[in-house]
Amino acid sequence: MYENYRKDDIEKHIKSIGFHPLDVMVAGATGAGKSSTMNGFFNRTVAKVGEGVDPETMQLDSYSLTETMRFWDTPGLGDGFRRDEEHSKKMSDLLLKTHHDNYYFLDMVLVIVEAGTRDIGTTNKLLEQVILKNFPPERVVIALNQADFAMKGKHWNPVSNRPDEILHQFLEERAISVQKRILESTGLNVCKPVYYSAKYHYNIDKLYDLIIDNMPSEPRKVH
Ligand SMILES: Nc1nc2c(ncn2[C@@H]2O[C@H](COP(=O)(O)OP(=O)(O)O)[C@@H](O)[C@H]2O)c(=O)[nH]1
Ligand SMILES: [Mg+2]
Repeated sequence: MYENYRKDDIEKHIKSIGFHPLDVMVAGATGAGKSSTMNGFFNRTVAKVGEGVDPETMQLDSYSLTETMRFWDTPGLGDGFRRDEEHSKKMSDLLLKTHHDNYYFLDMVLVIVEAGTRDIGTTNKLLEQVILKNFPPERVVIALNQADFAMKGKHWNPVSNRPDEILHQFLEERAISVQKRILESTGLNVCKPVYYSAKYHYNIDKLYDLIIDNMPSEPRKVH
């Protein structure tokens, strides 16, 4: 599906980075839809989706979408103190992993936030305590998943598979408010989050655009 999507744009960046694939870590609170997003990119089930409270994603699994793009699914935060500690450690290790001590392994981080929640405390904690401690802020992008369910399922048009005008307006405002609140509490100045639905494959292309448009053009050198 994404085999040839914006291939030239991607290759231009890959050339200036100097090696491939581009490694993107997918992070976020448990239940935000990281694994579902992975499946959305691939248009089939590659990552285990957790139903219920017990998170399925305990490991860090990687999935190569194309020769030039690889995603890393991670366990979320928000599962209690002990588990959060364990998951933070795993994510920090990945953020600091290097190729022969010369270059860091990860190139970008995509943080997924549930569009329907006002509580971005777990996201802020993840940013402050894990990501921004170990990773350059300009390589972080934010996206809002579950756009279909942002108003508890209301105003989602199942026929056109899109939000109606009311939900659309709501999502626009939510995106700006999440962007603003992340800036206020973590100092991270991200571009406006994209909203999408992994479940209904809505705006997955926009999400991919967000990644491509924010691809770094330099490798992450170890100093
Ligand atoms: N309505 C709706 N539910 C979703 C969406 N994405 C994920 N979910 C559901 O949210 C739950 C958690 O998803 P999962 O991908 O396992 O989240 P993770 O813990 O971040 O990996 C599952 O029950 C999914 O079916 C979405 O776009 N819309
Ligand atoms: Mg998961």
